[in-house]
Amino acid sequence: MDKKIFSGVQPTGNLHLGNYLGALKNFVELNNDDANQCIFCVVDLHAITVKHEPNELKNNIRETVASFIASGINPKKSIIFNQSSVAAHSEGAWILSCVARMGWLNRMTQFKEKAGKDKEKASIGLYSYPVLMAADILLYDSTHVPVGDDQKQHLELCRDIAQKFNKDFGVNDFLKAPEPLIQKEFSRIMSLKDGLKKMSKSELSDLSRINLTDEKDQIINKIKKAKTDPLPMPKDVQELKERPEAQNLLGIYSSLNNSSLENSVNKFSGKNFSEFKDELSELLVNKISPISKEIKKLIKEQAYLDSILLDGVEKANKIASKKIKNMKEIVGF
Ligand code: AQP
Repeated sequence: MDKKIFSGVQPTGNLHLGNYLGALKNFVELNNDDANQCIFCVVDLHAITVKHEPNELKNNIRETVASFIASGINPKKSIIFNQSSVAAHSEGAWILSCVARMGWLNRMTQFKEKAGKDKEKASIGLYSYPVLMAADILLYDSTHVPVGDDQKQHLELCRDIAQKFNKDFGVNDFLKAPEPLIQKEFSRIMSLKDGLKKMSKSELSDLSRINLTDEKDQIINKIKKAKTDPLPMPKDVQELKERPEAQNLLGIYSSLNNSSLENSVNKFSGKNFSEFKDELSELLVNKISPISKEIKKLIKEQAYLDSILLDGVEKANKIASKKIKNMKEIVGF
C-alpha cells in the first residue's frame, strides 16, 4: 500500500538544525519515493498558541515554505499548504476535543515544558494543541507521520483519539490510527548550550541553535562556543551516557554524515574537542550554507511561494472537506 505521509511545522521563526535533522531530512527522503503521497503543512494555527507578532506571521509562513523547498522537498510531488486556510482543521479539532479526555491531555509533557511554572496563564490553545494536531493528521487518512522524538507522545494521543471516536460512534476504522515515523537515532537534537534541553526556536539564546539561515561565520562561532566538558573526546559510546553535550555534538556529526555514532566516536577517540569541533563546523557549513542561500533567494520570490500555498490549499481542501463532512454526519450534525 502507498504511504500517506502527513507532517506539520510551525511557522514560529527560523527553522533550526533540530527541525532539519529531526523532521525535514526525513520529509525529503519520503518525498523522493514515488510510492508515497506527501502532505506538508505549515501549522499556523499552532503558531498562535503562544504569544506571536501578527506582522511577522505571514513572512514566517512564507519562510517555512522556503525552508521546505530549500531543504529538498519538491512542491510538484507534494501538497504544501497552511493550516488556517483549510477550515476543516479547526472544525475537526473541536469535534475531537469532545472525544479526547482531560486525563489524556494532562499527561502531555510538551504542555508542561512550554507552559513552565505558570500553567494558569498558558493559553487553552497551548493545552489543547495535541487535539488540533490529531485533527490535522486524521483529516487526510494519513498512514505515517514523520516527526522528531519530541512529538511521539502527541502521536500516541492521536491514535487514542481516533480509536475512541471510532468506538464511540460505532464507525470501525473511519479515523485511521497513523504510525509515527521517528528515526531510530538522532531524532532529538539538543541545545548547544545544554545537552539536556532540546534545541528549540523559542529558546532565548541564539547561541543554543544553528538556524537554517545562519551564515558560515555564525555557524563556526556557535560550534566554537558550544558547551562541552573538560575531558578529551570519548573512547567508546558507553562513555556518552554521562556526557550529554559530547553525545549531542557527535550525534549531529553522525546524522549529517549519515554515519553511525560508533564510527564517529572511533574517528575522534582520545582527540581534543577543538579538533572535532573544526570538522563538525566544516560539515555543518557544507550542509547548511546551500540551504541558507536558497532560503534567502526564495524568500524574495513572494509570488512563487504564495502560488505554492494557494495550490496546496486547494488540493488539501478537496481531501479535508470530504472527511469533515462525513465526520459531522457521524456525530449527528
Ligand atoms: N530539537 C529537535 N530535535 C529533533 N526534532 C525536532 N523538532 C523540533 N525540534 C527538534 C521536530 O521538528 C518538527 C517541527 O517542529 P515544530 O516547529 O512544529 O515544533 P516544535 O517541536 O515545538 O519545535 P521547536 O523548535 O521547539 O519550536 P518552538 O520553540 O516554537 O516550540 C517536528 O517534527 C518536531 O518533532
